[in-house]
Amino acid sequence: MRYSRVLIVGLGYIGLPTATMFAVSGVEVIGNDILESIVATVNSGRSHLGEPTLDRLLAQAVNTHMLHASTEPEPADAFIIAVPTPFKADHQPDISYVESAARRIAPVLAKGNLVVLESTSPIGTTELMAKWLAEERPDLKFPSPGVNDPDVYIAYCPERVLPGRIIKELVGNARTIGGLTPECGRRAIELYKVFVRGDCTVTTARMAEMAKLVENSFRDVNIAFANELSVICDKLGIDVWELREIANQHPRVNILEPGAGVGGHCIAVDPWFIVAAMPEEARLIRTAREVNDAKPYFIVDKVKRVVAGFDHKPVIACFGLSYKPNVRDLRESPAIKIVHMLGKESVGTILVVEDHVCKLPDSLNLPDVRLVSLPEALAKADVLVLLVDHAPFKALEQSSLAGKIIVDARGIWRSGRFRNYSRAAEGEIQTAAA
Ligand code: SAJ
Repeated sequence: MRYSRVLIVGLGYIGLPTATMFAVSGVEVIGNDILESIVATVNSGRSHLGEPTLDRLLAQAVNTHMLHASTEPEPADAFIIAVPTPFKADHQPDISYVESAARRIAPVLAKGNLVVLESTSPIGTTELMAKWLAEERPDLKFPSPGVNDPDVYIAYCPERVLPGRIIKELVGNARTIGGLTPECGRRAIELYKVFVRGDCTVTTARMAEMAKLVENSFRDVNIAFANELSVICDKLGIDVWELREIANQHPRVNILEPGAGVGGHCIAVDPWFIVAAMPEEARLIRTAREVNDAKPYFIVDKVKRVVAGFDHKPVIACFGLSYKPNVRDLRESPAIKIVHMLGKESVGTILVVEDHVCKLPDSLNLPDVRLVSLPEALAKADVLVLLVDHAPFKALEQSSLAGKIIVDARGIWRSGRFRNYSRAAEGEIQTAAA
């Protein structure tokens, strides 16, 4: 096999599972991260991600000495860069982590190596990465216009995995591989085929970069459609969830689910890279971002209207903090934004139910906000605000909600779901008494 040693820069949600899969497939892996704490955790065979099946495979990889982590880059046959690419305050992409990762591995590169960028990146980043590497290593030939027989091969290979199902999707999903030359693409396929069972399509790096951004923008635009509908329906007094069920019976209609907003590190970020590149043209993509970012404010307004009906400050229980159901990932969670806004405005005592965490995130360290158990919240709260439809919340009996005022962003506690209750609009304020 051409690749017996792989170095992966960035041991986050993508880098660590990828490192683990290579290691359990017989490739020696060095996991590289600038954070000592992550390196120490990984070297002890544990993961900091809480991802199903990752812990067992990671322990196996470390115990068999196929994976070790370090803060210093080491020589390898192939290098994968999987570092964050956030956006700056003005929604412009920040690719500084990619640049510093590239410059850090440059000293250990050798002729015949392959360097793959996996981070979601603006169009042209892979070419820029080749330029940064060439600046650091003038002794090596990198792919660039006119150089088709480089010493070092470079490709872009974005990931498509869904948090909560990362290992399964890492193996099974199809991959798009963008080579800076066709040979770069072929060599990258050879690397990924070590554990990827899905189809691998080779294209150019720019096409692969755009494909990744488009995939997440497509989902964002579709979620925005659902979120916009939920706001319209709320004003019209129509149950958006029933509407969705009915409209989706059409064979070519598939409306996604409205919610508290769009979180995570991908869908709420990547569309901005297209907007930043084409601000005049990307009108729909920008508007979708704005619609989804506005949804938490809509939910906060609903809660405030409910609270205005009380003659005292009520106890408000907020259900769910993670960015989506049944994961413990809190990154960019709209639920956290909502609880933060409610806490800041001192609308009442706020009880938060989130069994995936043992303490509240720092931004919720506010006087009137407390983390409590599900039974305590149900016993004490006047108002129930459903933000994330975790399985235990879905499983609640109708009787445990009786007498409460409900604001439901996910349509699981709305009256229409329960027999003997009349249907109501998404999030509509109602008393759930029989
Ligand atoms: N959401 C809704 N309604 C829906 C679906 C999702 O409100 O109908 C919300 C979720 O609650 C969450 C956000 O959208 O806050 C994003 O969740 P998600 O499950 O749609 O996506 P992510 O961010 O977990 O993962 C996405 C995936 N991309 C696509 O489905 C196109 C995943 O395949 C990518 O690998 C990942 O982004 C990434 O890393 O780019």
